[in-house]
Amino acid sequence: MGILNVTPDSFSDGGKLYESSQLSLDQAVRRAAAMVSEGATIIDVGGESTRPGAAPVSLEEEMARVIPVVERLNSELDVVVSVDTSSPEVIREAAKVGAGLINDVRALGKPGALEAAAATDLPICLMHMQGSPATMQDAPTYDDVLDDVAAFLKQRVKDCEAVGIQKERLILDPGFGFGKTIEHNLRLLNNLDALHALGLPLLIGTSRKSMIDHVLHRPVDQRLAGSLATVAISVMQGAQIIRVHDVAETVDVVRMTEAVRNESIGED
Ligand code: 7PJ
Repeated sequence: MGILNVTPDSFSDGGKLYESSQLSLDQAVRRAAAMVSEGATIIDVGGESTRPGAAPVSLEEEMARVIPVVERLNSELDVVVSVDTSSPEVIREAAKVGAGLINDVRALGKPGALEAAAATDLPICLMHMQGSPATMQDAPTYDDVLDDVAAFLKQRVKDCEAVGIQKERLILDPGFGFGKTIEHNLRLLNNLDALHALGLPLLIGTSRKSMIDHVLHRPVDQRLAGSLATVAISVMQGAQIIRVHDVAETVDVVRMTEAVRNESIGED
C-alpha cells in the first residue's frame, strides 16, 4: 500500500505535493502512477493529517482534497484505491467514485461511520488509536498493550458485525504511533501474533514514523533503512498489507522476506 497524502501539512513531504488545483491533482496522479509502477497494489489517499497535534480539517476541505483524486486514480490506474478517512460523508462519496477500501484510523468510531461503511460493500481497515490525534502522545498508558489493543479491535469487529459488516470484509491494524510510547510500539511490532489470533488480515504502518527516530535518532528523510527493518519484521510474522511511502524499496524487502518465510522464490 503506497501512501498518497493530499494534505498541505503532511509531515513527510512538507505538503509540497498538494494544493487544491488541477496541477496538483495531476501531480497526485503521477505520484500514484509511479508507486504503482514500483509495485504498489493499493494506493491510500489521505486528506486529513493525523500526526500528533495536527489541525483538524473541515469536511468540505477533506472532500475537496480526496474525492477528485480517488475518482481520477480509479479511472486511470489499475490499482485498488483506499481512502484514509473517518468521515461518513467521505466514505459514502469515495465509494461512489470507485474507492476499493476504507482505511479508518478511528476504526469507524465517528457517529454514522459504521452505518456509512456498512452501506458500501468495501473492505475496511480498523485501526487502533488511544485518544485523539491532538493529545494521543501526551501520556499513553495500557494495562498490557497487546491485550488492550487486541480487545479493542475484537470489540470493533463485533460492532461492525452488529451493523451487518461481515467479518470477511475487515482488516486490522495496531496503529503504530497512535497513542503509544516507543515501548508500546516495539512490543506490538514484536508480537503481531497477538493480533493475528483474531483471525483477520493485518495492515502495518510504520513508514518514517517517530518510532524509528526513537531508536535511530534520524530525521524523517533518513528513516528508510529503519522503516525497511520494520517491514521485514512484519512480513516475517505474516502481516498481509504494508503501508509505506517508499514503495520500490519495500517491494524488494517484502519479496525477499517472503522468499525466506516460504522457503521458496515464489512467482516472478
Ligand atoms: C496509519 C494510517 C497507520 C493505517 C496513518 C502516518 C500517519 N492508516 N494512516 N495505519 N498512519 N491503517 O502515515 O505517519 O499506521 S497517517
